[in-house]
Amino acid sequence: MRKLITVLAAAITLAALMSATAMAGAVLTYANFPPAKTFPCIQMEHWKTEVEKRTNGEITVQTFPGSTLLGAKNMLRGVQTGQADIGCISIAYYPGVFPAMSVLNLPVAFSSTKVASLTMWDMFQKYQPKEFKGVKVLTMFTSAPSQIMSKTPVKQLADLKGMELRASGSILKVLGGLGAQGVGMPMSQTPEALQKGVVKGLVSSFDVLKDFNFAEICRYETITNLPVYPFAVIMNKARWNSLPANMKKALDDLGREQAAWTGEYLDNHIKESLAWSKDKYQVEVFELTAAEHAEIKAQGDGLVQAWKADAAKAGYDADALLSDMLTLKKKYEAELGK
Ligand code: 3IO
Repeated sequence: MRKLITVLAAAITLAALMSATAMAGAVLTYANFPPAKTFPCIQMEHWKTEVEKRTNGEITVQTFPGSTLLGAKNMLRGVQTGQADIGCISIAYYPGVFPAMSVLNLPVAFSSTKVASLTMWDMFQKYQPKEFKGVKVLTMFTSAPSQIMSKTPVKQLADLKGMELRASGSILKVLGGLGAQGVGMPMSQTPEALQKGVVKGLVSSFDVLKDFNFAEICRYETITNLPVYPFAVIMNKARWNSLPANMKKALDDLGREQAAWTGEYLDNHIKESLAWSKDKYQVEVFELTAAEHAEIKAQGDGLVQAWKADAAKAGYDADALLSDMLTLKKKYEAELGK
């Protein structure tokens, strides 16, 4: 009897849940790896708000920041297998997996995040790279150009000798060429690595000085204008296919807008973060000489060659990808005044 009641209660609860879901529309889970106040999660919350507004609440987005649902390295697999409906991946954490969109991680001196993010979105639309065929891409964006943030000053490139710096993707190779020791790991592991002294600093964009409080431990900042890190927001393909057309349209309509919004947010936020860091921790900012920038650029040229070989091996016309990216970069720089 008791067992029967339990079974009945469970059945009733399940039926109620199912009808509630049918009435409320779709609930989408969205996983992200860094903490809630960092820019990949700020853009996630903005996207959630826009999606819920534009679908009149037919879609509800449940966000999971800080690796609470999926971490940096199992994000791609977790979305493919449906552990989360949506996930945010940093392309640089998956070497060799995304040869086409890794073009955004090359040292081509992007002047702003908005330019880089819109360029990335257009590149994706044009090439529809096969490595994304198993998922639905909802939006793309990049971090801001990367700078050195360190515990001891890097006033000149020679100060990099042997210095362990956290990075990912193409930047690791540039660092090696400049005499530093690049240590590859996701951003979400960096606070601990800095704390333990495994690394003496990191190479990323200045937003992290405030959002991870890295300004406290990394009091010295060096302007290097190294590559941006490209990101993609991906959705489980079967889950995407299960959505009605009006919901799909709402999400598709938001793709490019979201890239622009995130770029603009981060461009403003890096300024705010640096000002905050100077004010709170009196961080020092060093500029390199023209000759040193030329040396960084020379390192970058080797990287472009290496990327071309990888992209060609994956079946892409690497020269076309690169020149299309540079054309889009120029177009958006002219349009946005940078
Ligand atoms: C980044 C990654 C996570 C949270 C904040 C961030 N700001 C810049 C980045 C880019 C980066 O270093 C990375 O590893 O993707």
